[in-house]
Amino acid sequence: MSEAGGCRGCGSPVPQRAPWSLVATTAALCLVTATSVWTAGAAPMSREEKQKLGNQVLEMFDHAYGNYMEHAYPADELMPLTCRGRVRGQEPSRGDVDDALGKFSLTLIDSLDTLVVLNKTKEFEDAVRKVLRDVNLDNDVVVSVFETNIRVLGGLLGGHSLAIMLKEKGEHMQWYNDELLQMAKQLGYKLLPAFNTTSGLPYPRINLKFGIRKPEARTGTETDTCTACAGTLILEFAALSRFTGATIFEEYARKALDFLWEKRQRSSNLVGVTINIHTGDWVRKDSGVGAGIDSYYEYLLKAYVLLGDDSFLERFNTHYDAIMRYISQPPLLLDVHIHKPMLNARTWMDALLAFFPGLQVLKGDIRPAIETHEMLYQVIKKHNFLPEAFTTDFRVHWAQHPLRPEFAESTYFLYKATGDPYYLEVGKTLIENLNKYARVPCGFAAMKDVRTGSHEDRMDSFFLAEMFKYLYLLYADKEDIIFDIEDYIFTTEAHLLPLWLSTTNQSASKKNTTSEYIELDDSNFDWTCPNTQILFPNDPLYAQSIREPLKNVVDKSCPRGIIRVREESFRSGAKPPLRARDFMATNPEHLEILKKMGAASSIDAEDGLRFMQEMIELSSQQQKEQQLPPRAVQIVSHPFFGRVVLTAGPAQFGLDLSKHKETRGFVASSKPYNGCSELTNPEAVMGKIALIQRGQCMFAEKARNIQNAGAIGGIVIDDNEGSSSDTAPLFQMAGDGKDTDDIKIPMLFLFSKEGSIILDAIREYEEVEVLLSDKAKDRDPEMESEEQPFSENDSQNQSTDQLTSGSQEVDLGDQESPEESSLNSHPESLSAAAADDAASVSPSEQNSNPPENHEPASLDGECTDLDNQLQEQSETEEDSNPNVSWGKKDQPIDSILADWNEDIEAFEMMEKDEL
Ligand code: DMJ
Repeated sequence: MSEAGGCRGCGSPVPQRAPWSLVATTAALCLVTATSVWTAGAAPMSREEKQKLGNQVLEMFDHAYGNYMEHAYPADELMPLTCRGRVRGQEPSRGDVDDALGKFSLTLIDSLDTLVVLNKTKEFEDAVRKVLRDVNLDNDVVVSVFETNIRVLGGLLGGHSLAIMLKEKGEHMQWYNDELLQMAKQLGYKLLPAFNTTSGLPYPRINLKFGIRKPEARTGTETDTCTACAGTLILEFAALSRFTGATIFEEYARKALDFLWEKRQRSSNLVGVTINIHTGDWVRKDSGVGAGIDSYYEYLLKAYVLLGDDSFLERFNTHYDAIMRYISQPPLLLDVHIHKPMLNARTWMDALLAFFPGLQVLKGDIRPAIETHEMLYQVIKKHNFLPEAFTTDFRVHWAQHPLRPEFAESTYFLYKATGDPYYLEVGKTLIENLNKYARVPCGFAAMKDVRTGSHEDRMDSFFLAEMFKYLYLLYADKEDIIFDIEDYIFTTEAHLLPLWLSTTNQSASKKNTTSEYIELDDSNFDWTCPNTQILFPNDPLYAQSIREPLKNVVDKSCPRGIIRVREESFRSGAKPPLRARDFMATNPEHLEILKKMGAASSIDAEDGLRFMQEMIELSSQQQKEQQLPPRAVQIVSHPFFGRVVLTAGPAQFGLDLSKHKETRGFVASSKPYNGCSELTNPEAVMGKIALIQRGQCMFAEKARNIQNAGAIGGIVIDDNEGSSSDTAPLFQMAGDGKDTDDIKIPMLFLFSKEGSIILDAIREYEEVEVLLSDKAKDRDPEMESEEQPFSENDSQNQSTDQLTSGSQEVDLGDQESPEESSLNSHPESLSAAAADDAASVSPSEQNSNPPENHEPASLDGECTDLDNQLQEQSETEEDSNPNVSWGKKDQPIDSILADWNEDIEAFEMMEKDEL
């Protein structure tokens, strides 16, 4: 190894050929030495305040874990809105997301080492006993190899690592005899058949009981996998090999990594998002640091730290150099094409890339880490959470947020590296937002739409594995943790593996090192392992000065202002590219530019391609923008107090909730329940929000009938039993084709599952008050004072027990009660003249990819100087290089558009590849 393997930036001398344990430890220590030097910027946080926040994190964990154990265990995950366990096969399929669920008590296993970090040793001991007693790894269920590795194998190994640590301390776990490790080994062998490909890249899925490719396995026909899926195994597999001495696991994981390295695009040194596991061809050639690739990079660097193998560092540094050259466009990280890395592949970023600043800290490249983290924080400040995807001008592109931990992870590592109390304040905002917007009586619910504040019945296991660990560690002093966290490395799921593995059972690494010895390029280490004393020696405000210009970047962003402008083209005075949003068919200059596209320089070629892409995106966006955004139904009465927010479909008639104050009222079921004739119970719905069942007549007719009965609003509940906004695109209710101006009350649509939450609440509490709005409102302070917000054994749990037990019936009439209304009232057989409301329902697709429905950000703020300069240039300068042709010169525009359409569809598949 070269001396550069040490920590040049650390300021401590590293021996020329240090033993690996020292290198690994030193890498980790670089983070330690960097702490506590911050003296200016954000005000320091007192020990009391830190302890208060740490305790708040503990209480939140208890709320999440306690509700899982009480209401969901042994199921894989908690469904926090309906307060029950998610059992695969018993709920409507959510597609790939469900591949993490193997009927192996996923959340319990993923939480094991969190319990120890949070100093809950007794609970850990109980949890390990439960895993050993209850968990079966031999279920006939097809699971994701990637998710099972990072969550279950990683969870078992993290649990084992801390179990042996505790045992050695002599107080807890004295009975423990490597049982978790034996389970991990059993699971490791179950995953191995997935690697039976000529490339050595694993199949994406495997049947835990039957393996792969046998008929009963129901899997093994896949041809593609994501890069992260194949490249995120080495830490767990090597740990398994080194703990057990069975070298096969590390060998397989190394082989997959070697193959990916060989397949990198040689001129850009980037990898694509999806690869064919048989041929090694890139299936998707876009490349970023987020979904589909993220943890491949993470594992290269961490494999170097854990295993002390130079080849991993060499690979990481080569990729990192390419990332910083092409993908990093500070403060943005934008996907590019591996073959044309100067060409952006997208105009939006995904939430998974929020881990990257944390990885940059480990690499030692602090400045861009501070920049990207600050940009992400500004997005969070605008939307309370990081939406799954957001555009380069920071509008919501995909509005979900499944309580992802990546931003908390980066916040923790930046605090460790800088000691800047600013990051403690950032963490405080995360805690507040989680409690304010995601906490529900039975746990924490994922956000269905960060714009409306509506919830999804989902609490992923990574929320317990990662979020609470990073938030707790952010505020913990050394003495608050019962072991030395610096002796461990975090896997991508935040499971802890001991660094001493670097010197244990190394035979797999010796036997199977396929990469030739490479003399490391020392310049790569200029950025490695610095600490704040070296980075910011005389200027403790340095980090603040990096953040400051980004403070208003979200509110004042211009759509075009922040995207990279290729310096060479700008300097040479070339014209700025024509952007689709600016194109006017009546402008002769624009038509001229369009004509030239395809017969100009390679830069113009890129502009041409981007133009096509933008045109397609713009037209699909415009189509979507004609549709209304989702609305929220928030239950505000006891014991919900506004904590449960349901995603509701809007109506194209009646009161527009986005323009008017929200409507608040108690709910009452209408009679007849379908609302298709004059109501027989007007006294019951007068002044209330009427519940009506979907079906048998037009939505507008239902609205008129309840309005005539004196209702102040209406909620139409889907009659398709089991339908849910988790699995179906949202509806918007269309009018009846006539003038609907007479309908003055607001109308919202709930799928059956969301509707039954309200119906169950009526059964239990009779008086149920809801708020209909465009966005969930803060909880009512008066109501708040009636509850004990964070008390242990609080009434919240009780309330959700009651909610699901549903003993008391409400009389809703003979034939038409909601309980009986799973009757086939959805009249598929109705004639067109009868006009069932199903016919007037239009899918709004808000579920998958909702565009933000407001003016471009440029109208909110000022454009940058650079943008103005470009604008001026476009008005004064002529285009050049007409004779240089670009690659697709002769390709007809239709075919270019078709190509691009394909690419864009592929981008939209992105989130499917990795959770
Ligand atoms: C986690 O399971 C892991 O962090 C993974 O690498 C990415 N996705 C989730 C959390 O968002």
